[in-house]
Amino acid sequence: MAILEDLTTSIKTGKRKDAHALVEQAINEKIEAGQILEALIVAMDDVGRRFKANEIFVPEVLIAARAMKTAMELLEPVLVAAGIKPEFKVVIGTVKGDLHDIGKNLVAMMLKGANFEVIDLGTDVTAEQFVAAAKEHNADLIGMSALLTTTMPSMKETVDAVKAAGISTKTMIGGAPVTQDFANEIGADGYSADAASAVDLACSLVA
Ligand code: B1M
Repeated sequence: MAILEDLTTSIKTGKRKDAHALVEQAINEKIEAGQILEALIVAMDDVGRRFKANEIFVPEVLIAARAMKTAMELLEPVLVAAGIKPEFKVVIGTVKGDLHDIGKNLVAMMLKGANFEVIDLGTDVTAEQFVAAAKEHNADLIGMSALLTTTMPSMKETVDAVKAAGISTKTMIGGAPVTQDFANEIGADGYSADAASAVDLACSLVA
């Protein structure tokens, strides 16, 4: 679909206004929200690949990320609108020391679309903050995202803090460097590789 291809291009090239207009147009044309989201994910995957290959650098990545965020803010209510009253609560955040939030935001958005109430703590979230929010909101689940190998140990700190607090909140983790083996090693209740499977995992953990 031409409009979705244009949307992917607008994100890849960091054209925030174009991305906003194209998401708005796609919503008005009643294109399925999942398809719009896919066009955004494809763009950021490409940005990530080119950054890794040193074809683009941090400034280009930043403007692409900002365009992505703008598009996601517009799309979010459409995904959420389909839901009824949320049955389960999830506290989500990017772990301490880590400022990457695009993947975490995607997971949060997909969870909202799957009718979870999402309490998003943002980025750079400490173990204590995760536990305090889980207690305050009586959350069923804590979702942690990490994009840096150096911040992955903070996931273990949070899992340990949850156990020490004696609360029944389950923990799930994800992010590019995270693996199922790592989840097993730190005693997290689950791991998922992408936003779509994160929803399946969350549903199975709260069932
Ligand atoms: Co950064 N960065 N970055 N960066 N950045 C990576 C992660 C890196 C792999 C790039 C590289 O070197 N090839 C590298 C990490 C190396 C490592 O540790 N192994 C890196 C680095 C080194 C850094 C800095 C240290 C760079 C510097 O300053 N020298 C710095 C760190 C800042 C900090 O956090 N303290 C930094 C900064 C930045 C920007 C600010 C420029 C920007 C972030 C903007 C933002 O997030 N608001 C940025 C970006 C955009 C990237 C890349 C290019 C793209 C990340 C992204 O958004 N991917 C990334 C390279 C790459 O990944 N190839 C890179 C798209 C996103 C949809 O995917 O987040 O993986 P992802 O999420 C997926 C899944 O992982 C999963 O679902 C999502 C959707 O399918 N998932 C979960 C994620 N969280 C989940 C949670 C779940 C379940 C699934 O359950 C709760």
